[in-house]
Amino acid sequence: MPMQMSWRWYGEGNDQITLADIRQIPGVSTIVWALHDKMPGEVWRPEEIRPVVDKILAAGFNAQVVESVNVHDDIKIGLPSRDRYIENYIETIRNLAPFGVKVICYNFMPVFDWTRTDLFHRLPDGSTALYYQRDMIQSDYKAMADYIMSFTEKYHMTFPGWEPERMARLDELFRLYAPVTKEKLWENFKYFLEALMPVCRECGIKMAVHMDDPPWDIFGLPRLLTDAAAIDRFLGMVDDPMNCLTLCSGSLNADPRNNVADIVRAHCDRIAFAHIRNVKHFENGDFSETAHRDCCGDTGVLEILRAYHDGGFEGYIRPDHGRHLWGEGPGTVRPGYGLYDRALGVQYMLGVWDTLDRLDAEKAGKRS
Ligand SMILES: [Mn+2]
Repeated sequence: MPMQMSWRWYGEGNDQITLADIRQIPGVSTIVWALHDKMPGEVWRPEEIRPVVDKILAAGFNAQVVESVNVHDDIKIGLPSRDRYIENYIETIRNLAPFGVKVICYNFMPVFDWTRTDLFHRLPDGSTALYYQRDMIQSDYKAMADYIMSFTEKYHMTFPGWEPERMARLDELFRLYAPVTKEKLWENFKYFLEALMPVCRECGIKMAVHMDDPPWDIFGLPRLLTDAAAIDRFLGMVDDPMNCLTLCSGSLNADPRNNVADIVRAHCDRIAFAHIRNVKHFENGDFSETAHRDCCGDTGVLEILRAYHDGGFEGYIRPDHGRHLWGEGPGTVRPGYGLYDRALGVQYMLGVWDTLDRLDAEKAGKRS
């Protein structure tokens, strides 16, 4: 199977972008979707899955990638109740399989999902983008949660991983996570995956963990998937072809020491889902998201795409976040998930990919 270009869509009534809009972006074959009103730990029922998948198929796409089925905190903490939530997760996997789902993206970050300090940071060209100001993330987790949640209320949108129900019990969550060391979190992670793998093999569904974003501990909470060594440990810990990565270039490269192309070369066959995003670093440790074009940031997008191409990548790829352009802004766009910059990103990536295909074909032609 060749690489498939994909697009994250938040669903009808929950995304300002329609399937008809996405249809006009050349080269997108796969819609990355989810049931966004589901709480972590809840079973996804076939009668809830069917209408969403039907719409995606009717618009001419496949629905092979789900992002995300979120993991309940009790599983990460390792509470006795985890077994019940793992059973629910398994039931969701079984319910997704008949609809042709091949990859489930998820993450294993305690309490907080992705973290930024500004969702609409002004860039020199007049567009806005997500931004991380390092000195703002110190000890006050409530200030950051309040900032993110204020967008939720103001614009009546929910962010995956930032469910108001969970954020309302932050103190309790921090108390529950207090005894969970990094080693304990690894153990709980292994327990979860080992329970899932037989079902994944049976259903032909790959579990593809997203990198931690940003890739370092925040507010004293441990984070696991932060660098090449952690990825090696993760893949070795449950060495199963169904245990895979969502390799997010922007998340990993928020730490400029991470060479994403090297990781692709080492593990191309275990990457089920590639998120491509470019990041620009500042000397004080802040970073800004930027356009996909290689020279617009420091992530090495060109070298990463070449590594995927050289590795014969057969998974799904998508533009990750984009900037907000041409009138997109607070209230009209999901932060990071506008139409225009992601569409530009798709075309940039396909341009590189088509050129690499052509060069390979010419080389093969010369040989024969
Ligand atoms: Mn990502």
